[in-house]
Amino acid sequence: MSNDPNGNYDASNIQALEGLEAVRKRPGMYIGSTDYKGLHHLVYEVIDNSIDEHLAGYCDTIEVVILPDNGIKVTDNGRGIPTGMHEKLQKSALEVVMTVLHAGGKFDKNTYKVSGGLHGVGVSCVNALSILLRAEVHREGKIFQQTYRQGIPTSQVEVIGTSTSNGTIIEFHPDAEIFETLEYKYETLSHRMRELAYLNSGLTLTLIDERHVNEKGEPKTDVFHSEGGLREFVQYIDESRQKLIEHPIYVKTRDEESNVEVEVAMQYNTGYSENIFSFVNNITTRDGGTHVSGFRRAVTRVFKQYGEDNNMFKKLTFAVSGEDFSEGLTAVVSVKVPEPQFKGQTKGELGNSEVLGVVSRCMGEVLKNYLEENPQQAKRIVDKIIIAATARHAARKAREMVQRKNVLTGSGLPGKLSDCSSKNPYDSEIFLVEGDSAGGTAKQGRDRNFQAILPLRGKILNVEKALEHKIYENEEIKNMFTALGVSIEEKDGEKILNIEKLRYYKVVIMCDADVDGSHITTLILTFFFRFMKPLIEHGHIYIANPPLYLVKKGTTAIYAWDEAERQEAIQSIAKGGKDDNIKTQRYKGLGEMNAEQLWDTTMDPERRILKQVTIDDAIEADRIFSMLMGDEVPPRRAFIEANAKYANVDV
Ligand code: 0RA
Repeated sequence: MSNDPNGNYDASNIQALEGLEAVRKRPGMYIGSTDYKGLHHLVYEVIDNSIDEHLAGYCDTIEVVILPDNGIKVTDNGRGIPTGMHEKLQKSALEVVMTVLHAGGKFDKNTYKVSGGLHGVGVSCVNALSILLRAEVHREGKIFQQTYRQGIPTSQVEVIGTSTSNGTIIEFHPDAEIFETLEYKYETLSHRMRELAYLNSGLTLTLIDERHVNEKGEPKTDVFHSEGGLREFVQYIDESRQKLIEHPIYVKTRDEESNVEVEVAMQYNTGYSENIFSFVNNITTRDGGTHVSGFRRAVTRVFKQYGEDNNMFKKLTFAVSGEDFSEGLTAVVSVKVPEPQFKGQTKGELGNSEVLGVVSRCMGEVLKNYLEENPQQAKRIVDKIIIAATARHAARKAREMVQRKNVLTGSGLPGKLSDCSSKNPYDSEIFLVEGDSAGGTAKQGRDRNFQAILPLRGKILNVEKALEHKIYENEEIKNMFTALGVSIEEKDGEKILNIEKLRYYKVVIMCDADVDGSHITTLILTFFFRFMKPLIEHGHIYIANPPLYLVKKGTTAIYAWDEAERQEAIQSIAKGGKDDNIKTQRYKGLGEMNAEQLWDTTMDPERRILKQVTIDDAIEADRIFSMLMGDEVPPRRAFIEANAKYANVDV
């Protein structure tokens, strides 16, 4: 029996089949996972090939269409996948690229291929994991096409028309046998495409969602294009922050010897947090690596030298340290490395040691020139560094005070905490509840065996705007540290959160379902994002989801979480007819529910809906936090208006 349309069953077919089988057997090895991440990875894999064409200088537009059935169509105007006969394998190069694992080697055209990371596994993997894939190539005046099922050709390479342009269209439908979900998220794809537009200036990426069509019959569409590249990227990230210098400091060069390409844009703002986003060959490196170390080294070295040379640090009684230079710093560091080595558990860290020196050298040079040519800007930055150093000194003292208190006061637990009886963190939960009154209700409604309650009074400190030592002096924040059992420790001058003694594996933020409540949720999240990020990364943080309505008639009562559910509840009580005795109670706050209702709807593990908070997208989270909390009002208003339909509009 043969799967080849020609009836041949030769060595190359066996090789292709074995490869495809391996991918289908262990998809996780090739695309990371088979959940929503892996599903989206398929798209990135195809786009990466189009971007390679861009990097080679042949492609300037890429269009991604989400088809109505969640299929994906990627069109580019690159050279098109070669279609000629592959000498050794005796079949069309198109079929080889689409069916042979790692066929890329033979066709290698781009120096900056990614190894060790998850990208770069090739379109043949996408093919193997698709129930249907169609490749269309416009090349040499013709249109070629081949179709596949689970990676196996279902047609020959056919000429189906003529064309005056070049390019490739890959249309694929992920296989339901492989993936846990088949639903593409617009936001996830648009986020990655925006990022790619900044990382590859001049390239136009279009995203079209045919699942969502407006009144005029037009699908939801976004076009991403940047001429300024990383300069515009840092401006986008810092959109809602006040800038300290007018234009980003920028460098783009290639080191001849190592063939490493470096592109960096950096900007200082009046805030206190550091935001360094880094990429290797267009892929995010969440944990930094040698490129980021090289960047930091240059920043620290050059500013320190400049400050000393100009006698600017003379008032300080202690030495400035690396972290003082990074307060209010936003930077994007992007390098292209021929043979990248990725380290760490999630391969999110660049290991190549040669990159450190290259980045440090060229960044140092550019920064030095910048400071010499822009003395006014230089003074502004150094003044900020001095303030940062002074505040760091004060913060350290304040932090030590909090932690000393932890050790000294008996159990050390805050008086406001109603703890659970279980001492096993695995099955313990803590609810952070807005306000003492809701806290009281939650205390009555909870299952005290495993649920603890910590009421938080009023609006906790706005951590985006506050200086670090002020944060550690804040009562509510001190309570959170002690109740959770986590502490900040310093190792080699770096602050790390010790979560080994975390007392509850689920930390649930429970606030009112109105605008104020969601504001407070965001404040608490900002705090976790800035000071207890590992808790989010390890999946410990959740948001409770109280119902908005109670639909009632006599003794029948149904909770509803949105308008659609409310209508459904009315329908079900009215049994399809009309009934004027059905009343809707709108819950404005948790306090309007009694203890039993709160347990039934929001706290009972069997029935509640918890939303787990992830840092799937650090850039977006950071942007939203600072937009909601920052100084610049216009972007915040625009954001709230744009998202008003998702928020609980409470008028
Ligand atoms: C192999 C060799 C060449 C290009 C490609 C593959 C290629 C693959 C994809 C996937 C999506 N779009 C693509 N565009 C190109 C080099 C072509 C040449 O040398 O002419």
